[in-house]
Amino acid sequence: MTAWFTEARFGLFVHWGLYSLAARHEWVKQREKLSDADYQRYFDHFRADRFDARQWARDAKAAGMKYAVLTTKHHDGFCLWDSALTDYKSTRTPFGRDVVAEFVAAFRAEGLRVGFYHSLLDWHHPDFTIDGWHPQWEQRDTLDAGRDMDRYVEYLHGQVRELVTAHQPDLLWFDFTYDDDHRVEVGKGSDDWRAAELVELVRSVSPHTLLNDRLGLPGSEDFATAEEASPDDGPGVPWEACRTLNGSWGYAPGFQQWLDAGQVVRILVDAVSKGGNLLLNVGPDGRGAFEPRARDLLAEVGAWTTLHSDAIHGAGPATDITSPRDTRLTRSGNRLFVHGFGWQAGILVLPGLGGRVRFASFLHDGAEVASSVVDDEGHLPHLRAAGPPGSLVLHLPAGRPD
Ligand code: FUL
Repeated sequence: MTAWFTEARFGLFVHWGLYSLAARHEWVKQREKLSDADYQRYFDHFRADRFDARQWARDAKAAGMKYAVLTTKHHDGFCLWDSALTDYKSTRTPFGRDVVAEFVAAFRAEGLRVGFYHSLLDWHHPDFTIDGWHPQWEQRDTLDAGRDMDRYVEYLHGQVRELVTAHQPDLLWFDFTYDDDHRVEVGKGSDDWRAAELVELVRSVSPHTLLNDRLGLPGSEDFATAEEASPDDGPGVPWEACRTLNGSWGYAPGFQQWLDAGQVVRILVDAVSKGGNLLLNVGPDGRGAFEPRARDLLAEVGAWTTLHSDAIHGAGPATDITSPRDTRLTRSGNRLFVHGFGWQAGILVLPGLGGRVRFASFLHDGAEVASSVVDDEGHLPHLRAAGPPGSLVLHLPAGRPD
């Protein structure tokens, strides 16, 4: 069931919602303790006149991405589809359209798989009892009077049912169940969501939909998530690292330093070399467009993935081979891909590979790379002390290829 996921390796995360108009992080409502009334102005002015899901999909595809995950509802509770269970949705804003439906159609038309991020938290729903990280947490004793978490859970399940029934997504990305440490003081666990029942519901309506690991129900996940990091040894299940471009998931142009395309490629290669995926985030702006530098970055990454697709898509770790310093290895069938993060002109030594490699070349242009094997005394013909006997030695050109 997860075969497509581990072959895809590279996906697009899209965080888009009312917070994109605030343009200062998707947690703005909580961080600045905004009331529903304060936050309402983003709803009233949600016009999204530059929204075009087909453009998003073309940009993702050109970057070499094979799937995309959209925030159907983030923690603020605003829904990007025409849910029958609330009026707090894109179809009731001046924009008036069903973003989820357009997203699904556009990405599938480009041949990409689609996933839905769905927040378990809901800072807008009148029955969501107030725990940690809620904007009005300090007033929880008064505000919680009359709130009914069971009613909220019915709503949550009902909305998930709507989404999976309408679109049969390829994956669901729930977010999030507080961990045990946090539960000591505040927090919601899998019981609060009736997570087991939710899993049943998804499995019965859409059996092929993959589930992430944030329902707090060990064993229910098809893949694990790592946020803003890649585990050194990937966990035993398929995993995915998700990353922001500048520290904010929602559009926030001035937030932090941006990654450049080279860094993104290294993060992607690093994940694949450890058996994981990269889900790279873009936060469309308040008008619904990807900002120019995000588009440029995707295009630049795409120039790399186009030439190096074999080393990423359908590739995985080369577990039995030792990686030289500053190098990552990926493998696909009998092809080994050596990604040199540093570039020391001269030689690259691959222990244990002497006699096992029939042909070595650069991937981007097919140019042969000369190689030789270290002999039993640890010598190469014409070169001294190259490495352990039996190592394969690649002779690199002085100039680093593009
Ligand atoms: C976190 C959320 O709280 C962030 O806002 C973001 O959506 C990230 C992917 O997951 O848990």
